[in-house]
Amino acid sequence: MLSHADLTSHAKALLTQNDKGGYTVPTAKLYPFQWNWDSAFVAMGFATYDVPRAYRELEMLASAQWDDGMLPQIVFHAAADTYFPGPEVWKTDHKTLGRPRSSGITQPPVFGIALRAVHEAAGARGETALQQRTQPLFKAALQHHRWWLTARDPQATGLVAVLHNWETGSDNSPAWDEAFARVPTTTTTTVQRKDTGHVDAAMRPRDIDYQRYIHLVDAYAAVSWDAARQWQVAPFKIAEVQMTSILARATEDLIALSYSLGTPAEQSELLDMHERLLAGLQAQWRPELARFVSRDLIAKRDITTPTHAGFMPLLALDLDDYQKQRIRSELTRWLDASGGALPSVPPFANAFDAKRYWRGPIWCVVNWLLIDGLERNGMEDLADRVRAAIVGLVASQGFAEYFDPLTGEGCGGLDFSWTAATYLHLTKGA
Ligand code: 9WN
Repeated sequence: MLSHADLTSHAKALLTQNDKGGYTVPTAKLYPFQWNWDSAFVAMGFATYDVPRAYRELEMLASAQWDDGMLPQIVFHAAADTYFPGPEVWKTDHKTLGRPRSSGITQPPVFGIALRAVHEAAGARGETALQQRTQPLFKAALQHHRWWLTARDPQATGLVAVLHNWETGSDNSPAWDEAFARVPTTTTTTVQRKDTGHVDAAMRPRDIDYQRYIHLVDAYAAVSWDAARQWQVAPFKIAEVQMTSILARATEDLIALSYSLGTPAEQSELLDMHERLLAGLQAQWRPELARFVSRDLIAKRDITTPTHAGFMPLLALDLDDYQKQRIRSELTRWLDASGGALPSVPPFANAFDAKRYWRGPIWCVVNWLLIDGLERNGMEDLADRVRAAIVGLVASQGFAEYFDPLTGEGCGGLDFSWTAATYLHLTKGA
C-alpha cells in the first residue's frame, strides 16, 4: 500500500493530468468537459495547496453562468467526441451567446461551499491579496441561489426541485424509479451512448434509462430552456432533500462571506433564503425512518426509498437530540453493512446493486459531505469512522470513480478528479 506522502503526490499529479487549462475534467475519456459539482469539490482539493488554481476552477465554471443565474451541469469549453450528450443535443446556443457552450440543466450548488473554503484557505495561507477574487464569485453565487429559489421553488415551500435526474448528481438512484416510470421513452434525438465504450455496461444506467433522460432534454429544449415553461411542462419534478441541504449549507456559507463582501440588503436576503430552506428541510424529517425524504411533486407523494440523500440534511441542520439519536442508530446500521462508509443504497435494501452507479456504490464526495454534517452535529466518532473508511478505500484501490460497498473494489472511471480532491481534503491536517 502507498504511503500518505505518495498518495498526496499522486492526487496532485492526477489533478494536473486532468487540468485542461483552468478547468479540470472529472476523468479523461468518460467525462471530457467541466462538470459543475465536480469542479466545486476539485476547487476545495486545490485549495489545500494551490489557492490561485482553486479560484480559477470556480471562475471557469462561473464564466458559463446563464443570464437567469443558472450554473450549468456541463460546460463545453473545448470540443471532445467521447461523451454523449454533447453540446448539439442540448440546443442551448441562444442561452450561451458570448460565453462557453453548456448543457441546459444544473447540478448540486456546492459552488458556494467551495467559495467560502477557497476564500478562507487564501486567508489561512496569508495570501489575502487573492481574496479580491472572491467578490465577483460571491455575486455569481448569490445570483445562482436566487435562480434556485425562484425557478425551482416557485411556491416558496422551502424545498427546491429538480427537473432532470442528472441535476441530482445521483443519476440512476432507485429514488427516481417510480417517477421515471411515468416519463416516456420516446426521443426526437437519437441516443448514441459513449459511456459504455469506456466502462462496463453493468456499472452504468441501462439503455431504457437513457431514453428517458433524453426525452427530458428534448422536452426542455422544446420550450427553449425557459425556466418558467420548463416548470409547467416537466414530466419529472422532485423536491429533493440532498439538493436542498447543499443549497442551505451553501447559503450559510454565503452569509458568512456576506459580512465582508455583501451589502446589508444582500445579507438579509440570504438570511431569509436560509430560514426558508431550513424550514423546508425540517418538514421532511420522518422519525419512523430515522432519515429525511424527498417528495415527488407530480405524484404528490414522499419518496421513501432508502438512499444516502436521507442523511444529507446533517450538512445544513443543527439536529435536536432525538434526531441525533435516531440518525446515529440508523446510520450505524448502514455503515456496518458497507465497511464503514455511507453507500448510495444500503446492501439490505431491495434496490441494492453493488456496482451499478448510484444504486449501491460508495461515492467519496457524498461521504465528504456526510463527514462535514456529522462534525457539525457533534458526532465526531462517526465522522472519524467514515473518514478512515474512505481514506482506506482510496489507499487500497486508487482514485476510482466509486467503490463497491461489499468488496471495496474501485469501479467506474479511473483517475477520477473528485476522488483525488476528497483524499487531499480529508487528509489535509495529516
Ligand atoms: C451526467 C461527472 C458526473 C457526476 C455525476 C455522475 C455522472 C454524468 C453521466 O458523472 O453523471 O452528469 O453522464 O453519467 O452521476 O454525479 O457529476 O463526474
